[in-house]
Amino acid sequence: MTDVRTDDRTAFRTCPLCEAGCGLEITVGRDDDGRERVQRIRGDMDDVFSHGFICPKGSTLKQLHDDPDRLRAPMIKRDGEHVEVSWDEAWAEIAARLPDLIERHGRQSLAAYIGNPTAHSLSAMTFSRALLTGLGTRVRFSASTVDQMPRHVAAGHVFGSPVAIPVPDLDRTDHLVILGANPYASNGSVCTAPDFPGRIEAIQERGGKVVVVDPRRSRTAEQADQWVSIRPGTDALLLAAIAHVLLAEGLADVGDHVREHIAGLDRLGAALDAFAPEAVAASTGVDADTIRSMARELAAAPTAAVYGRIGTTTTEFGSTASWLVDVVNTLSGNLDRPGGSMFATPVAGGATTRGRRGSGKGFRVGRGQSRVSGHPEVMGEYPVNCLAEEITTPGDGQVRGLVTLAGNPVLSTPNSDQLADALDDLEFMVSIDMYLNETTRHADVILPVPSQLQRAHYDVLLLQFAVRNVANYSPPVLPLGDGEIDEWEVIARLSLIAQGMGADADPALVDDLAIDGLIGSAVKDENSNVYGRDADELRSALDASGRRGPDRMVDFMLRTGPFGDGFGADPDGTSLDDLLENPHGRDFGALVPRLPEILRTPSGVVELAPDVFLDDLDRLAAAIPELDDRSLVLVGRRHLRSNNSWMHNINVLVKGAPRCTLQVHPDDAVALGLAHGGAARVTSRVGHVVAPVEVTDSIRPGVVSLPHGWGHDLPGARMRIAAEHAGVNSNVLSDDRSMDPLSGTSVLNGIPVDLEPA
Ligand SMILES: Nc1nc2c(c(=O)[nH]1)N[C@H]1C(S)=C(S)[C@@H](COP(=O)(O)OP(=O)(O)OC[C@H]3O[C@@H](n4cnc5c(=O)[nH]c(N)nc54)[C@H](O)[C@@H]3O)O[C@H]1N2
Ligand SMILES: Nc1nc2c(c(=O)[nH]1)N[C@H]1C(S)=C(S)[C@@H](COP(=O)(O)OP(=O)(O)OC[C@H]3O[C@@H](n4cnc5c(=O)[nH]c(N)nc54)[C@H](O)[C@@H]3O)O[C@H]1N2
Ligand code: SF4
Ligand SMILES: [Mo]
Repeated sequence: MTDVRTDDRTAFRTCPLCEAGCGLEITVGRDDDGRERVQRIRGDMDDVFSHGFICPKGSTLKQLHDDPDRLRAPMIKRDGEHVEVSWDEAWAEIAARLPDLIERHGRQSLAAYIGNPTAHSLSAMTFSRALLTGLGTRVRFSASTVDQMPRHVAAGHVFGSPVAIPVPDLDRTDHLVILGANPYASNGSVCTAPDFPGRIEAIQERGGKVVVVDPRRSRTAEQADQWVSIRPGTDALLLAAIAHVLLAEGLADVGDHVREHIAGLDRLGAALDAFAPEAVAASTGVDADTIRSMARELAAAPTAAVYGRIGTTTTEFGSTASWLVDVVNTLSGNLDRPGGSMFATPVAGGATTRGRRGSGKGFRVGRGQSRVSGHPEVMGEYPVNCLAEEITTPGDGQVRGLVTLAGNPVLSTPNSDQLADALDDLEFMVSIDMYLNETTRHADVILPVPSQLQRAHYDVLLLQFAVRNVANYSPPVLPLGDGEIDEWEVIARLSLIAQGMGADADPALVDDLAIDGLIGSAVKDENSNVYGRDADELRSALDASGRRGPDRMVDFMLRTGPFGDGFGADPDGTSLDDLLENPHGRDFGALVPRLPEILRTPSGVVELAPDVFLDDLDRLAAAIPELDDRSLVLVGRRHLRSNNSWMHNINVLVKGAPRCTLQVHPDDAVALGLAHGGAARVTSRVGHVVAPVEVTDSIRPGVVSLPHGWGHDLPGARMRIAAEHAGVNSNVLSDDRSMDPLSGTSVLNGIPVDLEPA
């Protein structure tokens, strides 16, 4: 089926599987029945951003599309078994049960969980807000609190907007320090950079230095010029010590380019007093001399950027560590300058390119508390650690219904066994998903979405954190099959049914409301290129193209974005038509300085030392003795051929040696009586698993590592290949009671565990 024939056509599409967003060249032919089929997928050499780079996952969009286990029809659970039904039956079931549940228990008895692929789906990006509005519940959870929420919290307090997140200017920096990220496996995160590995190697080729801070000698650490082996959960201490050295040795200089825009510098010295390198050496496992030279090198490098990811955010001090990344970048003179830590200028849909510039309302958390444990709201949601207790704890507002969109919390979130049990207590659950998996097996109704190749794409979210300002739109490669419904229509109709509009409600209602909302705010925004224009006129101009749904929204976002045509205001500006004429994307150049206009703080300056973080430094200092004493801790890791929990049903990705192994250092293996290839029982406060042991000196003594996203042997799921390579679920071990209190983010790295041979 991979023969390429002369009548084949070629399509270009951005890969939506991870944050790198590589351009793909896809050859489409016809099978003997005349049906269009993908023949071959390879990197698009002409893509303006990825230049032909592709990883092993990219070409599996074909296998994903063809996967017989991928759901093509809705499913309803009848007598404990999922059976395929028609769309009419599925909508009727939801219309009969969801409004009734809301009627009996109130809207706050409904919870929503939004998973990671939402960020990679144009439909979900443009319609999930409408879904949440339609559900009308404040009891919202997402994968953000097992991921990047600390990064948002830091950006929110420091720059005034939770999406004003600086990224390392990879292509121009002379010195890169990576903490808790392994882009050789992950391809980068909250830093959109296709061929991240190539960009790292280019730093070295131009004479720069790359330092990796990680408890494992990861593939990225191997490539780096220096591997700093750190004890898990202590990056905030290391960064505080680096900042301490910069200040104490007189090396701190924010630079003339930003000096007038920065407040709080004078408060930092005293606040960081407790974090001299000697004070943190034992707990971080990094000796004082190494810390000092890291600081000195950052100060001395012509340009430098510090970048922290999952290993820094999913810890007890995730927010403070993320803040300290910004502090160190600022003190070393690298904030908002080429080669340093910079902000993207998103071409479409960027919150930092809308509204008043230079100051704003700032960032607040705690506009509500979770019902059971009283955790503060952050960015409109609660810590996913609380989902189970919200379902199982009786009382007013007890969660009785759940909607999941593109999420698999049963494998991806802490204390998974407890959550799985809780889901069985629900009265009604609906999932919008592609598979019958560990989470959706609990759903009463599963609404499928077409494959990635059957949907249009634009990375509305991830291009906000890109290392260049680019835009790329992909139309669907393959048509919808009989009876298939585009993802946005599924989401929109569910929203309407939740509002009591019945099984036949028309998704166009939601779509029209959404576009009118976008137009309405743009014409009122003094900084918009359509400020003061007539909303109806803009709506007619948009509609003339015949576009609806996400396409119409992307067109509007492009045209009113910083490079947009403004509906005639700038005839050379971009639009969806423009991107259709440029199937390899458009490059709007390297990042440009954005201070102070990007700021949304009430003061109009960078709040480098907000109280919330200075206060948290006391908690950090107080934790040093306990961190010193920790014995064995568990961390995670990723593999290039995986994608969180959901791509293990693709044979070419999972075949070969089992990858869900417990990595143990040889010294620990000897001390604990564990043998390579044997099995170990790993026990935490909340659970235990038995995993195969891989003895390797690439991990720090005292640390063990198990990847997440495995454990595909649960009854009721239908992912046949995944079940053959089940592995164990590491989140059975992660503790729902430990989190970063400032962001509500789970601790997924640095989990205390006991180990014994099994
Ligand atoms: N192939 C593949 N790519 C992916 C994904 C995937 O599952 N597979 N998932 C995607 C998603 S959703 C995300 S968010 C990104 C994540 O992207 P990354 O942040 O790059 O994630 P990882 O590859 O897990 O790398 C995290 C590293 O942190 C280290 N670490 C653990 N604890 C600590 C600690 O306390 N301190 C420090 N300094 N390091 C620590 C781990 O050993 C690991 O090497 O990847 C995305 N890309
Ligand atoms: N221990 C540990 N746990 C972790 C992590 C870790 O490093 N260590 N990483 C965390 C991180 S960074 C993340 S982002 C989370 C991910 O957590 P989740 O988002 O909850 O889980 P995923 O594994 O990404 O599952 C995605 C689900 O979406 C479905 N899906 C895929 N594509 C689409 C689509 O286009 N539309 C729809 N409607 N559905 C789709 C899949 O079938 C699957 O059910 O996991 C977290 N969990
Ligand atoms: S690196 Fe990410 S975006 Fe690029 S091909 Fe692989 S999965 Fe797709
Ligand atoms: Mo993630």
